[in-house]
Amino acid sequence: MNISRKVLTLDEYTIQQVRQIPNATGELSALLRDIGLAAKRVNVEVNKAGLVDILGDAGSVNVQGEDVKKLDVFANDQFTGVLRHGISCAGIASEELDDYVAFEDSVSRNSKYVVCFDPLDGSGNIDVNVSIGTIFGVYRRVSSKGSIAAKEDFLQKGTQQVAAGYVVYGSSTMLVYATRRGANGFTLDQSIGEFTLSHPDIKCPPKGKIYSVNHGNFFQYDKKVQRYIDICQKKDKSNGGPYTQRYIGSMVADVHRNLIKGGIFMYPGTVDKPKGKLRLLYECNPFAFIVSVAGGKATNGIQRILDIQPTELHQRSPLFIGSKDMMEELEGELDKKE
Ligand code: AHM
Ligand code: MG
Repeated sequence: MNISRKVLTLDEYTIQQVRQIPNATGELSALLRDIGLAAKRVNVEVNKAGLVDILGDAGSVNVQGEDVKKLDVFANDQFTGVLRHGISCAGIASEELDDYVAFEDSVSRNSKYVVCFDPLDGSGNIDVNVSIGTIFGVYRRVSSKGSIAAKEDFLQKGTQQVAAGYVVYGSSTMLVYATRRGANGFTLDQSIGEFTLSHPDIKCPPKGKIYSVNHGNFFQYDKKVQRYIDICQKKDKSNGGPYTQRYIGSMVADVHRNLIKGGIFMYPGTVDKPKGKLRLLYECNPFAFIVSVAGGKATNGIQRILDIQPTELHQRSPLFIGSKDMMEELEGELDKKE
């Protein structure tokens, strides 16, 4: 395909990728297109979030007589809807839903993939106009085609992801996705309503100067984690510093910034919540895949996130993720005896 324009849309890019892989069916590119469509719909609603008092509060009926849904419920419905009606997805597991959903129609039964997603991460930030996001991981199903998706399709290790991505609804809206071939970022061009390739072949800088952690929990963290945070604070020019602390409280925005600029993001376990807050399937695994493809690392403090065998859909995991050298410095501290 010879496209003379400089900028490729998400659809053009994914189709171009399919054409380079012999025997590819295009199912993955169709799935990414479906996710892009849902993201655009969610983006429209996120941009209107400040108008909620005018248009009607969630749970009420708006001036057009329509039910106003909470934004995270809306986002969940959009992503579930496009995947249900597409040709590539046999079922979904969502942070919003207690159980996974297997699509029962005959096209879905014969589809190759299942998707785990967090439809609207950081939704506590909506009211105050701070970036929020969607996170997704795509797995090839292990149950046989023709049957409906099964729980084992969703409880796969993160290494089994064929693609993972996120959408950040921010000062501009971006969709970043990775396959084993690389990570690429697409910015929504509002004038044509298309995601366009803006960040080709993203590489996470091996060194960075940003560390991101909830300092309010400092005294709840393990002593070794406290020691690493101390090290971050004491960096000066002689040892690669000074470091800057940046913590938005929206993981998508925090990890996105660190992926582009270099940095480390941590959500450690605490005394009260030893497994931390973040969910393995919907938050940790997709980001671990993307950051690893881009040259960074992700662990739970003991093992690679991508090697953890999930046992429950909603299980949580501590997360340390980011630039390779910073992660190795952290691992050096965590490996030391008390
Ligand atoms: P959510 O899935 O309920 O939105 O929570 C996840 C969010 C992440 O985006 C963010 O990194 C984290 O919660 C912030 O938590 P805290 O306020 O405890 O630091
Ligand atoms: Mg979340």
